[in-house]
Amino acid sequence: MTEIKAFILDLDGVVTDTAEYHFQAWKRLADEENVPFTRQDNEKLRGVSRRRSLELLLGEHRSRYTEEQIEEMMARKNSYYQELLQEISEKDFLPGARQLLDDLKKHGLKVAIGSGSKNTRTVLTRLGILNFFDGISDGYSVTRAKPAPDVFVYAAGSVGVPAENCVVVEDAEVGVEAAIAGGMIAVGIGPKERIGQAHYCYENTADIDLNQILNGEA
Ligand code: B16
Ligand code: MG
Repeated sequence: MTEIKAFILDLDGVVTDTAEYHFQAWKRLADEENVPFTRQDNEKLRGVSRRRSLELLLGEHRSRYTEEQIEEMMARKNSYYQELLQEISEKDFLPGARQLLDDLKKHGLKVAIGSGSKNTRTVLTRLGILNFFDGISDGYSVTRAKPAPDVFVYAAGSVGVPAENCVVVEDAEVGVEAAIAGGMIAVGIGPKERIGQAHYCYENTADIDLNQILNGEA
């Protein structure tokens, strides 16, 4: 049985639910650009990079815009998102997330963050856990976004643990794909239609059964 030495946690959707803030920021931009955008559309952006999210949001309208305008819209959305992040505090942990962090440390495991977000450090600071992690891999650490495994490979390197001894916890389909592509054990959070490819699937962060994973009872 493979010995598990590190856990790499995705941030948005596993530790805290920033999806609603991302939605509000994208919606404000979409309204300004007269592009239709619903909560359901927002689901497709889960775990997806900022640039790819904008391309998905624009859809057939993408050809109306120059590269310069795309850059400006990415910056505009991010400024809206950062305004909303000022509201985040320790009350914004997803149920079970704070407990999970403590349990992982109690088991003597290394714990890293593997997030596509360039706002990772701001979010961790607002949650009061910036210094908790042994390693942080975020949107600045690598150039290829999920589903490429790079953000998790970087996280594994940051805690000095080989990929095969790492568990990745992810709520996005692209994130589960990235973990598997990186040769890691994937734990999916959410409905099976979304994260069903993962080695272990749980509905919510609070449902994660650490002993099941550590004992390899897939
Ligand atoms: P930013 P994760 C992802 O974070 C989000 O799920 C996704 O909605 C967002 O577009 C992406 O980060 C980039 O975030 O615009 O803040 O750089 O799930 O990988 O923790
Ligand atoms: Mg996520």
